[in-house]
Amino acid sequence: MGRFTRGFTGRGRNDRLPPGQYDVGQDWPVLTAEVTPRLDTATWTFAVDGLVERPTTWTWDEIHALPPATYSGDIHCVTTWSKLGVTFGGVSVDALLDVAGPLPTATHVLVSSHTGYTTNLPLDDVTGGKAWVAWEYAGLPLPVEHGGPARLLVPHLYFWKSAKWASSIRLLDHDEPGFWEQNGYHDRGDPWLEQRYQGD
Ligand SMILES: Nc1nc2c(c(=O)[nH]1)N[C@H]1C(S)=C(S)[C@@H](COP(=O)(O)O)O[C@H]1N2
Ligand SMILES: [Mo]
Repeated sequence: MGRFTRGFTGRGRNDRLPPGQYDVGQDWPVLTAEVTPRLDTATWTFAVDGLVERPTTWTWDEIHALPPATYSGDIHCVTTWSKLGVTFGGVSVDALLDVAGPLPTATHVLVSSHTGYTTNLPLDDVTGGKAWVAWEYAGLPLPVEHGGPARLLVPHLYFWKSAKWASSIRLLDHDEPGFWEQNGYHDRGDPWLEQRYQGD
């Protein structure tokens, strides 16, 4: 047959790019709406609260005692760059929710940053191995400009959902638009459906 095209046995790099995206290569652009905060891990905390059985706040040491998890794959920014084959380390949001115990009425989350940045997601988009609190990039501490000491990581959605300097996940029984979502960006932000702006 002679039809052994590239991609026959797997996805080539280009097949990994959602519509309208380009491969940024080794670069990693920094996109920050606020002033980059310098957070001290000695006083850093991360909380899961709202509609949970056990509202819980972890210190830096306590969150590191949870089962470690990694993500290896791609990330996609709404400004059209994608970065392929990146590896983050941290803890899965599932592990945090296992401790906190979501109530059956919880349908959405509002994620906040220590800076005041917020972003909203359906609960389903942060459970089932799809979201992490990440503090390592390529095996090294996450650089501060990229959200260190720790950021949310939700790589299956546009990267604005991945709140840098993340401080909490609040479980809600309704959808509450975050910073970019109030400013015209799509409520969910699936890059494969090109959900960039409201109405897409
Ligand atoms: N706290 C905070 N988190 C944020 C942002 C921000 O401005 N502030 N920008 C978002 C956007 S639009 C993108 S594309 C990514 C950028 O992450 P990076 O700077 O590490 O590439 O962070 C997201 N998380
Ligand atoms: Mo972005």
